[in-house]
Amino acid sequence: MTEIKTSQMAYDLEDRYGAHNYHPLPVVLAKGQGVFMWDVEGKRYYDFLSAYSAVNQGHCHPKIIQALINQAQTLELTSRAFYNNVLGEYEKFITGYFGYEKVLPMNSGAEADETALKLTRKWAYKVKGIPENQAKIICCENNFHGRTISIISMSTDPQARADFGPFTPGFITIPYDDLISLEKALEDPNVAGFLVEPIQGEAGVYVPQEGYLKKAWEMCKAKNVLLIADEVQTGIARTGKLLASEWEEVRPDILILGKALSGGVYPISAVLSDDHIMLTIKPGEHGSTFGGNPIACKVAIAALEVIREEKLADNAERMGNIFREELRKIQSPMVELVRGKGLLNAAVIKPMNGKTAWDVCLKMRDNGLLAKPTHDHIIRFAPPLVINEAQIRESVEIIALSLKSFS
Ligand code: IF1
Repeated sequence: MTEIKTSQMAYDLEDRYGAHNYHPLPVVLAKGQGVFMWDVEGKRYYDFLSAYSAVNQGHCHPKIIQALINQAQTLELTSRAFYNNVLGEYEKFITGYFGYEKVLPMNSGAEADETALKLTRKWAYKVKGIPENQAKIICCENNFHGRTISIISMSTDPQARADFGPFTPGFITIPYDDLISLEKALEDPNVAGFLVEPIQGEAGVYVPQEGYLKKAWEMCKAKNVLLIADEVQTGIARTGKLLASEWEEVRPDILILGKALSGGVYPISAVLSDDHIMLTIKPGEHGSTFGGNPIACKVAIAALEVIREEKLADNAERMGNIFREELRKIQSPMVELVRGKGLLNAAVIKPMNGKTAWDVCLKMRDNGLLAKPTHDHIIRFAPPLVINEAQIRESVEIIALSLKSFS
């Protein structure tokens, strides 16, 4: 056995034996608790990425971990060839929790997005009456929905697409936050759905104009088109509401969840919808070996209970307001703009003297806070939602100190 005792050992092993499909910030993490992570050398960091919003409940939450242990020692996986004594309990719980009639359990966010696409197409043919193989789904520029071939077929990011063609047809791409383009696209009678992130994460935490989602939903309804909300990143209390759609009083026809559905403990995703949509998929037409397994079900129930018991949506809203207010007070010519909702935030960074967002992240790492740049010039700030006010203030001091070292 090779035991990793230093950061350098981890870099060397991953470089030698792993595919080179990531470019991580150089830090090797060995432990997590709440809002903190520790590296192999024992240095402590504030986690301001939360595994891309999967760890909303905080690292190693005791209640979620206990649910995992208990179920792992009892029954781990049956496949869906048989019933098990946990799945039904979970299905009743999660549909009640989010207010939908049915759930379809999957594992990753990408799988849940794929499921939503298939469901929309099935509904298009079985209910809406679109001619065979003609259904179209509207998607947005700068979206991020995952890495499968169909999903990257919707992408407008050259890095995500280059040399991975040929692509899946049946998508119409329109600019995000643009209702006029949506209106035009909706004129096509073969449109079945509109897939949208309530806030675009990968695009750099792009918050649309107030009223965008609500108006989009009304326009879709008028054309008998399903609104499909990808809340994999924005959902489960991250933006200060249980779902970001709630900010606009929108109830998506199809809701996609992932990431924090497990608090980062296990890969769990879900598609929620109502009978007239969900029951268009029949036995044998879709599924997954691990989807809805007993461990996942128990972990997800515990993770959702923690969100409610610890009032994490309210905390995200309050801490987010303090965070943005304090961040905007930092006197740094490198900070062009601060934006976000709840604890999903970003700062747009202007490069100075050849120093970029990447250099700022390295400096913050040295000072004990981990965040990751997106698109070279944006830094995402998304701590676990269990963070308290003193910790927010200390974090802003670390960010300020790091920025000041460049001026
Ligand atoms: C990576 C971004 C975040 C997502 C939305 C579906 C998925 C994601 C809205 C797919 C995944 C991730 C994956 C992660 C980086 C990351 C990300 F920067 F790429 F955009 F969070 F901001 N829908 N987002 O954000 O979920 O299949 O990964 O479970 O390393 O690629 P998945």
